[in-house]
Amino acid sequence: MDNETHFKRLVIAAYRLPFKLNKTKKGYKAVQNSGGLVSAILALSENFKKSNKDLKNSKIVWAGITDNLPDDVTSDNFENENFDILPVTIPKKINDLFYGGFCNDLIWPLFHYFPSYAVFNSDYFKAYEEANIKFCEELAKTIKPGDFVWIHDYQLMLLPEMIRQRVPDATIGFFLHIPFPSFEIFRLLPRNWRESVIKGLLGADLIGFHTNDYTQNFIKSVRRTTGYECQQNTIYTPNKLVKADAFPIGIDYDKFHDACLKKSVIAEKQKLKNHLSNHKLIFSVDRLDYSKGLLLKLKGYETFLEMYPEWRSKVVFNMVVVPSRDNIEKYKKMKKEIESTVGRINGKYSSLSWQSIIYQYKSLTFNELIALYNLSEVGLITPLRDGMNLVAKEYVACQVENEGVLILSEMAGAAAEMNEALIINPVDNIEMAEAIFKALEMKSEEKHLRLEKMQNRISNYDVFAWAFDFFNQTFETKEEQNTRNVRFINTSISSQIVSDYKKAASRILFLDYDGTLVPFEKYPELAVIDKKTLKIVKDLSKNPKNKVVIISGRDKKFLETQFAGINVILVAEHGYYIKKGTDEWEATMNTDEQWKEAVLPILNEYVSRCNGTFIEEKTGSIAWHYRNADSDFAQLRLHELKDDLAEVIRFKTDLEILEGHKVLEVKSGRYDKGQAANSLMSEQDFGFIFAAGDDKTDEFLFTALPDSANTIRVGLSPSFAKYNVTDIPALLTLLEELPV
Ligand code: GDG
Repeated sequence: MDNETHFKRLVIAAYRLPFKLNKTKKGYKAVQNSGGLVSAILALSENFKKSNKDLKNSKIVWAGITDNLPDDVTSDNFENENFDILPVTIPKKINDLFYGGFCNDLIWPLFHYFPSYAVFNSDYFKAYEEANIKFCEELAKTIKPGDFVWIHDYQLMLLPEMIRQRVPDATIGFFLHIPFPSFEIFRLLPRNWRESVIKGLLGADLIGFHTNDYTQNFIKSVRRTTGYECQQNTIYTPNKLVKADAFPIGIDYDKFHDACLKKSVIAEKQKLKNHLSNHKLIFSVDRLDYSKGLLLKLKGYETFLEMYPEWRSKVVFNMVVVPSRDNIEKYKKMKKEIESTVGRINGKYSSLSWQSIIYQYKSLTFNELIALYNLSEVGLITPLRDGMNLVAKEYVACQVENEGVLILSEMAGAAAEMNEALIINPVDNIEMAEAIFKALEMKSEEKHLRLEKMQNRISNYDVFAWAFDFFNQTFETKEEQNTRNVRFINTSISSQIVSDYKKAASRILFLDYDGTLVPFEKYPELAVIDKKTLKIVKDLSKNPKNKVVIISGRDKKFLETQFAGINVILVAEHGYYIKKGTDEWEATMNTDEQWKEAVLPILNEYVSRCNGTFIEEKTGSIAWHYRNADSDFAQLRLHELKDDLAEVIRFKTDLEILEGHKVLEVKSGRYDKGQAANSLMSEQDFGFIFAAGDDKTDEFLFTALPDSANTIRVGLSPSFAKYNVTDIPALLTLLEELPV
């Protein structure tokens, strides 16, 4: 792992500051908060400077909220060795609606697949925006060139774009610690909320998730919400490319592993051993939350006691539940239910000399936690949904003697990396009971084999590797953005184009239509040219030195209507037809149309098989448009369609498949925009050649033209064109600069 970082300072934004302040006689004491994110970043910060000499004197700046921040505390009170703290103050009323409301009453249940628990309240969203603005205001005061801004979690999903607006060049990473749900769940958010969330996140350069499933869910939501082009893990927004990828968070492996050998932990273990006598120990520790599957865990354990009576009185289940959000009614109710279930099971199965469940509702000290991880024969981790679940990894790291077995829910992100655990579905109580039995009966050899594989993996990709991987990927994304930026038309390139244009005695300008001069509409016939654009084309065409060519896949009639009365050359159907000024249309080739009989039924079948698609029939081609269909489903059908068409094309060698922007076209004859351009170019010499297009069919044009041509691709896609412009207005601005 390359540990070389390229930033001067790490600026972290997370909802909470990494500690609470407790008043002491001398002043205040900072006490570390529990929770996955804090554990990870604190571990990172302690080792941060050790791994990079350049960062020796730099501090991590952490922006966040403290719940109990006294008025007389200034930011100086927060200084510690590794951090400068940037407290963000949000009025209680707003914070309740923002954190208690939008975050924990809506996003948390929704993203953990509990839509029925989600509360939709428009005040929540307003507060969410306000709170993110507050963070942005504080951060904007401190961000300097060279900083790496790393934003964490679902409380701050609008923040990346807000910072981007204030500091356009900032390096921004975002990491989501909870699952990103499927689009079917995400779309339950009102349209403008989900658009804000997606666009907010896309302000970052890199967006990280725990698993590839979450990443793909996110990319699908981006496609469905914005229509932006996505290729694998790259999203092409109108002004930059953004990457989304999986970075499964790690733990400070050595810290957990080595702690098992500390004297204080060994002493703690001894205490526990005395208490347990010869009972085998099953252990779990979770925050009080409905996502953690606490009642299901009890049900599974009870089923185990029922199914395997020989194990009763030989096993003890220590269930630790860490207090969390228990002032909220739902959590209070859940706590009561857990307690009564524990009471019922204990009442049913315990005896004078044996208690089947030791239930504790409290936080453990670090030493207690390690001792329990290390001593227990079974780690029972059963969330219904969990972004990652660090406890699973910590449990494995603490198996120094390799005698424990991890039982892990397949709904935890950790399951994607830890398939040597006994993987269970937490709703299946019988499967859970069988897994407990299997774990207790497992031979040492098998335990070792399973644990070693997991230990290798999680010790290699620990929390530091995770963070550095994230940093490195962000810098690679930045580099990729920069390479593309080089090819973007800037003022000096556009001045050069204008000056070349002025010098030339004869010029030819090839302009594609859809996506280049005119934005896409739901149906092709709706994409008519507006007055302003028409005037730009008209003015250019009036200059006697200019030949303006509208070169498109459209049919003759449509182009003729759009450019009626204007002195342009029209190239229709990708070069099948050409019309020069007031001349008649000329067909560049003669093909019979019999092939359509074989192709049309196939395309029609795909219109039925993929809702929202439609057919456009032209003289030399038939197009299957899928712009109005679900993009992922359409991609699937597109592959199948290509396979089906390949069968037909095999026997008709003059047929060709052409792919454009959300369209597949079958055409007869070997002609394309490049050939059409060449034939026009051969008529005379041109001192200035210009071509603009937006999709794959325009690439034929770009490659056919000589190197001296100014070729421009609209949008961010990789291209054979010399330059890119971000969008249609940017191209029109350039065309307006050309003197008429
Ligand atoms: C979120 C996501 C994701 C717990 N009890 C005690 C204690 N802990 C420590 C554990 C562990 C952490 O808290 C809990 O982390 P989890 O990952 O299990 O869960 P969340 O807090 O919900 O965290 C989660 C995580 O973010 C990281 O991205 O994995 O899916 O929900 O480190 O050791 N520590 C001590 N006493 C306790 O009683 N000392």
